[in-house]
Amino acid sequence: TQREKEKQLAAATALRWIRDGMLLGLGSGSTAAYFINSLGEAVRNGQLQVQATATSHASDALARKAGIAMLEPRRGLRFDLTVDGADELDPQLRLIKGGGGALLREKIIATASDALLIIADSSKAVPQLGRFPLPLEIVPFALPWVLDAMEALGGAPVLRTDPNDAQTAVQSDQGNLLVDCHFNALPDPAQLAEHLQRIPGIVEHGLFLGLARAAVVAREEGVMLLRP
Ligand code: DER
Repeated sequence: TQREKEKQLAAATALRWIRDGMLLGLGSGSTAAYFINSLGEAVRNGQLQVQATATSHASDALARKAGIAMLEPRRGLRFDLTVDGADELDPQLRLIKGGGGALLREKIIATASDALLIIADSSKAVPQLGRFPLPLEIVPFALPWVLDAMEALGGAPVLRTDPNDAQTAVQSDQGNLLVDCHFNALPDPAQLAEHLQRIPGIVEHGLFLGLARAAVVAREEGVMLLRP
């Protein structure tokens, strides 16, 4: 499909920024998967020598299968670059992430990186954040009160359940719960992020503000590099 072509183009374009010896953060989701596979190919045919840490179990397994040398988290570890997808990005490069449930490790790795490069198909670029529901990672015990707090903030929170079994809640790689909070529009993402940080039990939220250095957005007519 056109959207898959755009994801592949964005992922392949991101390879231009990769240099020998880089320590890389590897994102999660389908666009990041294309990047991991393209990177793996360059590593296997000797074009690139890098080391990496992934933002999810799924991306870690994919990267190892692709032949990329992986690094365990250690003190002082900083990444030269993290390449990751997004669910929405606005003109200031504020992001909503977490559609794939990996938002906690994505934010940990992004924060430990000197730069975060977003790769996205054209559907992700929006004038204002918020049409995509905001993902939250929650400790299970806190769930009822978090749902109350999100409604008090004007959101419509929905516990993320298994697509094949509505009785089973999805677990993050950490064994926590995921809640998708529908707002329709987020006129002030920074203010909402402030509120969320004060709700106990929310381990992390999917607003990535001031983290992305640039975004490669692929459209039918070609690729654009967006900077804040
Ligand atoms: O969860 C995330 O933040 C991912 O980056 C993801 O939602 C992007 O998804 P996609 O690349 O599969 O569209």
